[in-house]
Amino acid sequence: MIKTKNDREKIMITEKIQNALNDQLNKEMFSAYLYLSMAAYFEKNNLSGMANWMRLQSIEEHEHAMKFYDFIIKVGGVVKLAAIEEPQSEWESAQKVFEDALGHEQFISNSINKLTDLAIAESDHATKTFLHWFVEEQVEEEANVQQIVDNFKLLGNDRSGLFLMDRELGARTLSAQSAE
Ligand code: OFO
Repeated sequence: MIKTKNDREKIMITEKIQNALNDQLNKEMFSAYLYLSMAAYFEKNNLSGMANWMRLQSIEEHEHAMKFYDFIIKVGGVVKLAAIEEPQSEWESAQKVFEDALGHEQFISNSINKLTDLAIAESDHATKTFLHWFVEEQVEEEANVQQIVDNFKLLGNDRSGLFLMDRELGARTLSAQSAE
């Protein structure tokens, strides 16, 4: 008989933590889906630079999901994939898209913080250490999107500014880690 992961003698995480990690995996997959939907919105509206930025953001989010996938397996847990919620596909403006992206990142930061609280409450040091990378990453993610939202506010209704911003966001490339 094939020995499955369930037969392993040593599972390093509790069921509660395993469920919470799987839940976060799903949220990261939704993030990837949401940003891909935002990319498609920009494509449709001829803002190819912003579409590029969102497309790369989506790839990074998929990588976040895979970090959870790999960690759950590494600690002897079981990955359970759930349905991914349908993302929004229409926005009233480019600025509103990035404002929603910022709101979503704040939601994710809150979720990572709650997960870290749970790991601490369960004395699960392995999970707490794993989550440390995400705590730092969220600071970066929020700061990056906040900067873009602030730039939009400075622009106001300046159409040529929107063109320049699209060019600037189009210059984004895959992070070194993603390009490997
Ligand atoms: Fe945007 O950091 Fe993951 O979700």
